[in-house]
Amino acid sequence: MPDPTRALIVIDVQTGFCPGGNLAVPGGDAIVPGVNALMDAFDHVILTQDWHPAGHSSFASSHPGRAPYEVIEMDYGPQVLWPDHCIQGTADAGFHPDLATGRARAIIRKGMNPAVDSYSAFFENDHATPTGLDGYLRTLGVRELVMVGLATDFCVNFSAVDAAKLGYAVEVREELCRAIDLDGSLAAAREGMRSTGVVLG
Ligand code: VGL
Ligand code: ZN
Repeated sequence: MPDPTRALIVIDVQTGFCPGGNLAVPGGDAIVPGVNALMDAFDHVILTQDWHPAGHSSFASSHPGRAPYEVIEMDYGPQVLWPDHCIQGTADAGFHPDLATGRARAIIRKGMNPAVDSYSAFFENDHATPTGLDGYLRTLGVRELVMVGLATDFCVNFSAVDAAKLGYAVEVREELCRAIDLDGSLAAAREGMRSTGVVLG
């Protein structure tokens, strides 16, 4: 019997983050069979979905003269500018077609506020506006989280660090994650996760 105090959080396993997508993470699609298999060990499976309106402020195309992967200063801190990706209702925003989405109890959509990006499953990048996932998990009595998905150094990292700060026991299964790795962002993310008590498994 799966332990009801544990949940699997599957971060952004979407077409847009897999090879051929608008913000492709190298090898992003390779994790899908392992993620599906891991779902069987959990009662609670939650998916997150990057779900941006067209013209989102995290897109380089929304900032004249800026190119993807440049970093700009927003009201809420530094923001990497991305290629247009995961626009609501497009194929790019859909889950990888082989992901076992039928196993999910809940899907948390994020990045919908045009003015604020949202890497974390728990808070927007202002680190203040909640997605509601914490309340959902607490209501269910979930205390331990296993996280997998895309990308290790952005949405998985931010989700894992926020969860650890909220008091969850968090394990990131790195073999079921893939990274973007911009300018050492993977090493920094691993260090940041470890230092907040996230277990890298
Ligand atoms: C992500 C960059 C922009 C992610 C989402 O899922 O890691 N990265 N939006
Ligand atoms: Zn995004």
